Amino acid sequence: MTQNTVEKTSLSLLGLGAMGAALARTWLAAGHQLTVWNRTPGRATPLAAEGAKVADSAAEAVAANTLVVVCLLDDTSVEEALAGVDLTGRDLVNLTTGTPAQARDRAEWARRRGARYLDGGIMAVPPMIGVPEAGGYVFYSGSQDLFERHQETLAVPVGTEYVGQDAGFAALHDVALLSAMYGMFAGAAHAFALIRKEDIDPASFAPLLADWLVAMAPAVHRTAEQLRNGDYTQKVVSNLAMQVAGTPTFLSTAEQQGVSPELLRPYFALMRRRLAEGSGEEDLTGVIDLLIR
Ligand code: FVH
Repeated sequence: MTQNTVEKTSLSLLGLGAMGAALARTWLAAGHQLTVWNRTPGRATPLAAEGAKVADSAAEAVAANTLVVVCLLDDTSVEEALAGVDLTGRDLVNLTTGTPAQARDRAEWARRRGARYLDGGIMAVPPMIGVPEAGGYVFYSGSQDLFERHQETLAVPVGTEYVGQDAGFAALHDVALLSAMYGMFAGAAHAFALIRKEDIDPASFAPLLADWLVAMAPAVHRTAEQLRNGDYTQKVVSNLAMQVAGTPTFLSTAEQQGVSPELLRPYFALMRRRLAEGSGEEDLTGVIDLLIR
């Protein structure tokens, strides 16, 4: 067989929302035989024109192929879509966003129904699907054997990152990274609010903000090193005492600009608590210990 005639894995995809449809298109474009199902059938029509087989029910889609990818709204929709469907012998890959506990329960649920299970957490938005240079990928966890068996097919729409046998780890990595993203968005929202009433063009400010966030991001490596060795005073660049001393400036500036400090205050409160414990020479890493219950 020449490279061009190598048979591609055929697969089924349940869910043709914004993400599911983007995934479907890349598999079709790469020459995979794809069977699709969506609760609202009209969403499958454009994909049928692009070569997808359209199943009339989730059960029919699952029966069509061993490899079944699910990309639905949430865990409840997975439960509802697959209720009563025979999963025996299927390789179920669930890309639906959920909690680590939901992923672990879903893995056990699939095992009881005779299916192998891999959970996925998508680190991409639909326009990044099928665009390798966009840097998107999916965290996978659960059966390593299943991951290795299907990695080539799973890597068609977007990169793959296997993070362990524990089915909950993909969701945990996903939620951890997205939580950090919301922290970043919160900081950016406060920054834009500060300049909002001034004669400063947000479009001129945005590149300054983006470059600053990028310049600060590598600090997470120092945090990781400190967490590993348990010494939060190692390689400190700006110690906690100095940073806490600066917090009134941030709160006063917010006040002067007519901006609520509600996004800043909780983090500053943690910094002050850690300082009160006598950790002035530390980095900000000690805040992490205060968060853990
Ligand atoms: N879109 C994004 O930016 C993010 C990027 C990161 C990963 N997420 C997660 O991906 C899952 C799917 O997201 P989506 O963007 O495709 O979401 P929607 O466009 O809202 O489509 C939802 C699909 O789920 C179907 N659905 C909902 N409830 C049920 C149900 N009870 N039974 C069967 N199917 C259900 C819905 O069907 P319909 O409304 O068209 O009939 C859509 O196919 C998601 O976990 C994101 O968190 C996306």
